[in-house]
Amino acid sequence: MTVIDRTYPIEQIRADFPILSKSFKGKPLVYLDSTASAMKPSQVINEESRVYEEEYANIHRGVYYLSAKATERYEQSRKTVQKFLGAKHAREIIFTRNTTESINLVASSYGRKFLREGDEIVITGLEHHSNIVPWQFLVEEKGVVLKVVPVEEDGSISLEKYAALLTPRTKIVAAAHISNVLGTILPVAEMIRLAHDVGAKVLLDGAQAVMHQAVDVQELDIDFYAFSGHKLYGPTGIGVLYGKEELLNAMPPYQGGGDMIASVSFEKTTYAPLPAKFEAGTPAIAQAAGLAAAVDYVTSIGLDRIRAHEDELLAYATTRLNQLEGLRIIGTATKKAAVVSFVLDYAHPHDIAQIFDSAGVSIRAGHHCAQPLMTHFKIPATARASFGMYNTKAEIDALVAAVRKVEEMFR
Ligand code: C6P
Repeated sequence: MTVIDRTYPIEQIRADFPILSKSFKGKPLVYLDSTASAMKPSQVINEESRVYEEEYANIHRGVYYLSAKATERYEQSRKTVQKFLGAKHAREIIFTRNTTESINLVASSYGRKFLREGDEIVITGLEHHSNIVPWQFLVEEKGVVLKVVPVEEDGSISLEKYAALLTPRTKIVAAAHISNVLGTILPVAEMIRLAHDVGAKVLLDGAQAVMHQAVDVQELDIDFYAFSGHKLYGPTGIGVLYGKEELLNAMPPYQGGGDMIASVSFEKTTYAPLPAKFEAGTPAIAQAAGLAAAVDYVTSIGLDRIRAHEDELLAYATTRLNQLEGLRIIGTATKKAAVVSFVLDYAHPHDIAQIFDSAGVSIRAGHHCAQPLMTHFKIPATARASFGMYNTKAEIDALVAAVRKVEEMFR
């Protein structure tokens, strides 16, 4: 049973996010699309501005004061992320553009070096395209075999069916930690253990997990973990790849350019040690500071409290939506994060989203970059409401009222 945290500082949190108090087209904002991208608190916005105003220069290049200060802040941000994920070393934290780039980095670098024809990659049927397509490149280029764990009717993943796909030829398992469409929390600890039993490496797509629950990469014994700053209340343009040091050391660079080299000549180039080896070119300097501010912000509230708040919202939304005739929730696994996908038997999801918008309620409608999952459920799209640390029950009431409005118009 969920214990309701009456001291959760919801008013303070909402006040920290300037956009939440704004009105658009004459309606107060009801933002229920944090799964696509979360809003930013002043702490993040101010930290990014502060870097530009007070200590901005290119990093790792200049010996002058500002460059040294900017470098120091950038590397301190890496340490903040290291601590957040429970990684052993800061050099195991690679800054990328987003989850998509983090996964592509592993598929491209690890996959090209270590995978051979006939090797197998196991993914699940609920993956985002970002955790499907990079592995399909390896199918085309190297003749590896992609195996897919089927999704159960409630949106969960069966450990038995997963285990049955693992063989000594399985080299990589790549799975979402939490589904962006269904909210399903996958049994990742068991999945990792079973994969390691056959000698496979595991990448978790944590794009939808790090903002909902604490993640400890050492406790999970995960090989690679990917997430995006913008879904964790941080800036766009910055993401993270965690990788075990020995794996990252064994992998070739992903991109060539500035900052990732030790020495360059026309005959031979040698590479910088971790993490620079994987950070070619000028990185997202102010965004890294913004990401660290986002991590500090969520940890100051406490991920356990955020999760309890979101669980309460999820339970409330599920109960209220289930009372509506003609509405079906897609994804009813017992272990779920605060994402509710639904269909109405009298209106298309795009019409739903449009009418919601006219009521000031922002949700996403579509395939959510998970087309195989839509095919599995035999639906073209869903309407999806997702809840973040700043959402309230009153906003769920607004969601339900918006469904009633669609009902009036379409039924
Ligand atoms: N999902 C959604 O509305 P990027 O774009 O690289 O920051 O994140 C990609 C990504 C990867 N994996 C999962 C599980 C995701 O949910 C996403 C992004 C958004 O559901 C945008 S499509």
